[in-house]
Amino acid sequence: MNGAESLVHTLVDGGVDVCFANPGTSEMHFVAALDRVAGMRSILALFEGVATGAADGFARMADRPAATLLHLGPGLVNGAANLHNARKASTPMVNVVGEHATHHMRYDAPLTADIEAMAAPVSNWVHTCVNASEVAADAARAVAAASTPPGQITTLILPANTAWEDADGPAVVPAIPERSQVSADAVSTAARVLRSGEPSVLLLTGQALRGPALELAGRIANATGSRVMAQGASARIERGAGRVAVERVPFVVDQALQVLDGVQHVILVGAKPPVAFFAYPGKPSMLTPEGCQMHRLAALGDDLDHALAWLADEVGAMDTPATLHQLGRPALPSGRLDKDSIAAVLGALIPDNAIVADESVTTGRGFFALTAGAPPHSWMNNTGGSIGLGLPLATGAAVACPERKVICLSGDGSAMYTIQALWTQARENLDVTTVVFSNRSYEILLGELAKVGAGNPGRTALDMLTLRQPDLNFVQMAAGMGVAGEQVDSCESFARALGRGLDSPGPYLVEVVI
Ligand SMILES: Cc1ncc(C[n+]2csc(CCOP(=O)(O)OP(=O)(O)O)c2C)c(N)n1
Ligand SMILES: [Mg+2]
Repeated sequence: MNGAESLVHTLVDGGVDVCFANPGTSEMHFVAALDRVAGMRSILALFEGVATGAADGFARMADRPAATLLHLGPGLVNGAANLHNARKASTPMVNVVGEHATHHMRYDAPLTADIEAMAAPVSNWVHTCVNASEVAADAARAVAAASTPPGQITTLILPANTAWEDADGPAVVPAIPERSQVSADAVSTAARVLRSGEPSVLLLTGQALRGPALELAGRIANATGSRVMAQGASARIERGAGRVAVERVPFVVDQALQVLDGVQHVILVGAKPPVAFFAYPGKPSMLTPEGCQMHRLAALGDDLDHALAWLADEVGAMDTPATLHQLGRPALPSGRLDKDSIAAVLGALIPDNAIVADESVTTGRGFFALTAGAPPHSWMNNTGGSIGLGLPLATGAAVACPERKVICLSGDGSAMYTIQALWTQARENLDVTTVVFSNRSYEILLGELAKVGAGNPGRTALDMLTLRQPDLNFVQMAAGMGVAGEQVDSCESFARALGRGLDSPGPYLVEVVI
């Protein structure tokens, strides 16, 4: 067994059995090992940002890491923007990055680069293998580090000689630390705040946005008269009928200030204190009112089910039911498409147990209200703000959950960063319906230009924010990658097209012209 085989064995035995790959010469022994070691599903991505974003989507839905295979420094850096997003989501991930053989490094060949330095800012754990006999143990540590709550990005750099030289055999993944329990102090402080009756918000993310934790937060809110909200962007929210509906902290600063107006306490349950995405002249960075106090009940990696059960007990909320959203779909709208009617079509058609990968930017700001009564579904947002995540995220989610329908909602600008994801969806026959909102602009930036006080845009500035001349044609792009689709411009045609996508088992694309 060579080092590469010992690596693949160790990953598969450790439960990492999906790899999103874009290989090169330095990774050829890893690629060959995929033939010789059973159990690894290897999926080709045609750009590294697709591989890393798909690994993110996979782990968010499967609750376990996928691997990526990336080609030296440049391959890693091509994938770095979505590694940044995944790191902000605390997604578990194991990146395997090929490197020149140790004896070749000193010649400064074209692809030689400081891979560790490139990996560091987008990884929580980085290690370069030193010899073939240690590769398996290194990989086992990488899997354990990735799986350490709340989840980490690990990058294992594999010099070609450590892949091709003889190894002893696979290694066993060390024990993964349990989620920690919160302190009695944190619980009693939160309980005191909630009992005070002063306006309070339980701000949730991570595990608190699903399962028992979410339901417990709903009980606490009802028992104490506090509110539950979700962090502005979260890796995954379980929502829809039968679940506690949570509003997100809005992106637009003025809206966020309004929503949080009068709040005197924020109890952080895995979440970070709410801050504006950007600074704007004359606007605060913190979205809470002056004097509002932050209380951390639990960090993201803590046992949030336990923390909320303890808090619920402490405030006597265990007998208070949570308010669960009723099943209630909006009527299918007709006529012209706008943001509200798009939301209504989605609310009317999101299937039971669907997964939504949302990078709809301005079009989707109001999607939550009209989709809250759809059947139960999972909703994923971009936690790192680097666009080009939506299509890859949907791709990975579909690999993780082949029995569930995946809907990708993407702005036209965002879709263009990683449009190659469609090819992977076609090749793997993934059940993803992609909806692209073709407003033919970076609409958000037209608003931002005004908000930062950059003045009235002239022709040249506007040219940087519009996507016309030529118009993009997403249906043709999809066709070129083996994905069927259609363009729509009315509520009726959108509903029909979305229905067609959802009724067919493979990938489909709907371009919504607005
Ligand atoms: C990697 C990266 N590059 C650039 C940006 C800046 N940016 C934020 S939103 C956006 C445009 C989004 O356009 P689109 O997806 O069409 O959504 P719309 O604003 O039209 O709703 C850009 C370029 C970013 N966030 N990330
Ligand atoms: Mg756009």
